Amino acid sequence: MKLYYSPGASSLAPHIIACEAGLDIEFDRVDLNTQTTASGTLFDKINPKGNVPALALSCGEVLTEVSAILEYLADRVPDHRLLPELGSLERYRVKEWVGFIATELHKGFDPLWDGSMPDAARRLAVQYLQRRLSYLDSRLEGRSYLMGERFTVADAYCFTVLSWARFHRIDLSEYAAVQAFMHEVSNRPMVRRAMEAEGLMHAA
Ligand SMILES: N[C@@H](CCC(=O)N[C@@H](CS)C(=O)NCC(=O)O)C(=O)O
Repeated sequence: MKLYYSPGASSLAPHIIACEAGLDIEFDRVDLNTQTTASGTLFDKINPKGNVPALALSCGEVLTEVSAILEYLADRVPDHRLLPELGSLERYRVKEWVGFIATELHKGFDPLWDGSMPDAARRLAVQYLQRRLSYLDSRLEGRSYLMGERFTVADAYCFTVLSWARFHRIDLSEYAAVQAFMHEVSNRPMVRRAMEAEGLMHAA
């Protein structure tokens, strides 16, 4: 398997899960501006959507979308319980979180990457995220991870997306439980390994 990634992008979530799962996979860095990879491949031949992550499977298929890739990787090693058992209510709870992170948080950040965004529009985008952060904070209170004390794919994704807050000068300090969560996840050895591999430790 080969994971196409860009440092610190949403592809960090599957990178973390690959490390947590102990999977032996290759990595190819994508330059999203030129749409080329470090190995010299044109990325739109890999993923015509042009975004990371993409996971090339040994059967020749390419899987895209963070949610699908996370589930695929976690299911390679069910013993690691990065996802609860298939069919259990807990599994749907993790998927509920992944859906929230993908559509409310991940895509909530999207407008902020546009440097030409007028201040008023930026403020609206930040307010949108702040409402979701308050909700997240209330749900994380008294627990280490989204599902309680067990780390799952949802935590890897949530951590990845919230690490963009600093870049956009969104202050997480008013969300004590979110801050504690970020601290907890950032100290996991496999999270540090993935971040180091992407050259992100200086920013951690
Ligand atoms: N729906 C996609 C969104 C992935 C996404 O937004 N990727 C961003 C990086 S975090 C990207 O590659 N942006 C560059 C682009 O779309 O041109 C998924 O869940 O995988």
